[in-house]
Amino acid sequence: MKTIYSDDQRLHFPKFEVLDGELVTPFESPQRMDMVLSRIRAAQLGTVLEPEGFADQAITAVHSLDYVQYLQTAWAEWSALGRKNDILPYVYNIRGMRTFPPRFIDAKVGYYAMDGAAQITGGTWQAVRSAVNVALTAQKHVSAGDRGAFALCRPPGHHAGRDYLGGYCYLNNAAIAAQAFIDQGAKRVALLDVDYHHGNGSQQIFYERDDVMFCSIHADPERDYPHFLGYRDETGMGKGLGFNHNYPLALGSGWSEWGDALQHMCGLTALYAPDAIVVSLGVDTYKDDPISQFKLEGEHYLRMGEALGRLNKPTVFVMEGGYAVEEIGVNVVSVLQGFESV
Ligand code: FKS
Ligand code: ZN
Repeated sequence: MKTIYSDDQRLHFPKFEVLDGELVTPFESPQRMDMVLSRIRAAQLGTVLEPEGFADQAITAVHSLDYVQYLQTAWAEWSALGRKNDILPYVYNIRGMRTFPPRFIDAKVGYYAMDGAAQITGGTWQAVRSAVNVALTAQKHVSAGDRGAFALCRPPGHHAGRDYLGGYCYLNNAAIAAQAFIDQGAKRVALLDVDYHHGNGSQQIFYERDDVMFCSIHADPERDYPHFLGYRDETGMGKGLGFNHNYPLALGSGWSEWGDALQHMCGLTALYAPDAIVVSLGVDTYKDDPISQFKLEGEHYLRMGEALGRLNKPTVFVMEGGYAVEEIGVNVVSVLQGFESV
């Protein structure tokens, strides 16, 4: 299986993140990609390719134009004021406030943010834009006939909604790849999110649509991030009713709970009979992940890959989270090898 990867994705590296009120070194780091890449090479999974370029149209098919322009110009507007530190909101656009898109940078920073875990730095736009190219290149190989492809994207994307960033995410790489299949003629696409955290951005983007079914297995949002979306009763709206499926699991869940949810999700996916599948592949479900509380073990990633492979559909894997840097590469490779083995 081909892996798509770009060094430009390193240009994003915020100085800190806030964890339990404390400034800590960001968990979402360029080093994560090194660990995954080195395992892909060691396992000889396949060639590692640079992304091709794609037009912005693929992005604005799922994100609002004003939001994309904000991401593109935020650093210039911020640094024009003499500011040198990473961009972080100091006000949010909360319930009942004016909702027109603001013009001044400080207002925009709050308006387009869901939380304070996605700083914008001088290199963020270039990294984010190249991650989209990585996802779209993988999508292109799959639509050209490859059974599977791996988009080693960074920063991740599944928390990014139509017009907001959050949780390390800026542009929704997986949603953009899913939409690309639709724009190329696919009738139905399944977006399967196996990251530990609920893919709130992906859910929001496709909530009222029946041509992209979104399913997510994740930590109960009552107890873990993103808290305000990802409950079981969120089943879609309008035309999309019945095409959104959440599997919130208790903190501490292991393979017996997780594997059951996966089996159910795969059953629904088979019934949906999609033309293509996009997997939001987070491996922060691992027992030693430093910010997560599931208990999957090494062998379970192979099982996960086999179950996804048995769906037997053209599949794009898009990297999301995973912070146990020593093991994320091994676990990602296991999923991809499991997929290829069936
Ligand atoms: C809880 C702090 C929560 C934000 C966690 C973000 C998780 C990101 C991710 C992604 F795939 F997007 F990278 N911090 N005390 O793993 O879902
Ligand atoms: Zn996650």
